[in-house]
Amino acid sequence: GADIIETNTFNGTSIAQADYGLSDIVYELNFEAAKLAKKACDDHFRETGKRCYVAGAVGPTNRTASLSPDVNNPGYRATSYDELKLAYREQVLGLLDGGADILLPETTFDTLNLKAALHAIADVEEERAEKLPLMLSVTITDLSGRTLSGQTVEAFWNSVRHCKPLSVGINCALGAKEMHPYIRELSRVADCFISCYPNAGLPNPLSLNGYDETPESLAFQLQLMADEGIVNILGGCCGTTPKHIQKIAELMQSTKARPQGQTFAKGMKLSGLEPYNFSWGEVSNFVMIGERTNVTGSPRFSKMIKEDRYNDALTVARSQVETGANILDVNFDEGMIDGPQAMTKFLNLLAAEPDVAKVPVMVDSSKWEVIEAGLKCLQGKPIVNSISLKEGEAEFLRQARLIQHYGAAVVVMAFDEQGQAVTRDEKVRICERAYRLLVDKIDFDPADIIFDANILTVATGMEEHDNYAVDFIQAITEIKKRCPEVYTSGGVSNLSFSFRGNNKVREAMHAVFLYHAVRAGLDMGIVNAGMLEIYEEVDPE
Ligand code: THG
Repeated sequence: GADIIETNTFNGTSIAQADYGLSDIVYELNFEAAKLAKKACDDHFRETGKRCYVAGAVGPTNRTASLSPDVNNPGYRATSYDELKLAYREQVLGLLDGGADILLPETTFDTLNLKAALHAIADVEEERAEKLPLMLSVTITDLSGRTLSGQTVEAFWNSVRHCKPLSVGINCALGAKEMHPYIRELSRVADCFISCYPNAGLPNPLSLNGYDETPESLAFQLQLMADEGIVNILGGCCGTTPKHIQKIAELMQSTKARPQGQTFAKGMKLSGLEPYNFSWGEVSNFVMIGERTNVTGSPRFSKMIKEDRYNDALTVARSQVETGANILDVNFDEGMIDGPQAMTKFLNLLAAEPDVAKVPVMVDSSKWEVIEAGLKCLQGKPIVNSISLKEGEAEFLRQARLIQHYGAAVVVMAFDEQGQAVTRDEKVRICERAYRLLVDKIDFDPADIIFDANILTVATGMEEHDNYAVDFIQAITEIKKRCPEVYTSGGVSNLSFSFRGNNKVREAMHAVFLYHAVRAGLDMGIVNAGMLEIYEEVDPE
């Protein structure tokens, strides 16, 4: 009674097959598996007239990209994004060439592994100029409701929704009953079909099939989900037999699928270990991006990195989050520092700190290779800071397309081939041009765009700098009028560089500036979290 059958290619990657010395036949394994499954479907169609589709099972490999297998070395990784991406690519090519109708990256225990798989798939889609139907399936390994790599279900969805899958769901680990609340959670947040194919309960060496759930008891549990209207695709994983599938198919004959056409809240949906969502247009809280984990903005942090004191550097990150940062800006742009290496090391160590890793990261660098190094370490949905039209349209769009494939949001600076936008009109003109390019040319989700119209330093003693803050504030309102659904941000501390060393005055300037900028539509800012004064409480003198 199945409508979809899976290829028997779980762990058919060069990484997992290395344990058996079979890495060199991985393409063939996947090709033949898909061919066999396709033949079974074709035979079935000839015999019964009923169509059945082949889902090519991908991954997850036996290594984690965002966890260390060595408790004494939390920054260590047994594999990397690039290595995984290459391995998934080989598997995907074998499955597609063998005739798979759908790709099913399943049993995801580490979202970064899945993101590498999705990137590999996106590359193949681009090469073949076709969109492949994707089914994603995550596994929740314990009753905390989190993945092995520590994400909640909604954070996971935010990390992977950029691939616009046919379905997302949960498989393997727990039985149907334990999965029910997490399926409900996915159904609440995901705007695609929802799937669930659990094990036949927990493994039990004393039971006949090695698992406890009978066809009847498993189908009954799944019926409860179906009756609630939260699932579209059901099935069985470890320990289920043809009898289990038959029973499920039988019960589902008379059950309605989860309804389509529900509306989901629009807006930016980021994640670390936890989701961070915010809507557009409504007055919401100003989003604070912690500025102190930045070697150009903090001599103290810079010294820690140069002296290899990463534990102290992590303390800076923790205190930013504790004092209210919703997102962390991380920057290693300094002549004496190896940027890609420092970014990788810091983010890998950060991943092992749940109270910091819960928030999304903003990867800040003027060097593309540092940004890419950062994106390869993050299982959540991060923000790239930044890209611009500085080097022309082609390079701008090339980077933006990669950002889509990495599944990140982006800060776009008001820069073009001529340089930095200073006046209100220039800021608006450049942002609108960038918006049209992103949205019209490469279908970039406007909810993933943050415009930074350059907060420049005032009170420098030069008259032509006097209107900088007003220009920025007025540009914000106009940019949001002309570019629907985008967000705006800025580096707030830039404003007061003229008063370096005089924090009292600087904080007062920031408070006044933000009072007006937020009312004009500024959504977020890179700030020294914990040092923001309230406008009404600024000493007038
Ligand atoms: N836009 C975007 N990204 C940015 C900026 C921006 N990233 C960097 C910067 N500007 C925002 N970050 C900072 C960080 C620190 C300071 C200013 C901006 C700062 N630091 C103190 C100083 O230099 O006086 C440090 C004092 C100390 O630690 O002793 O002011 O505009 N997209």
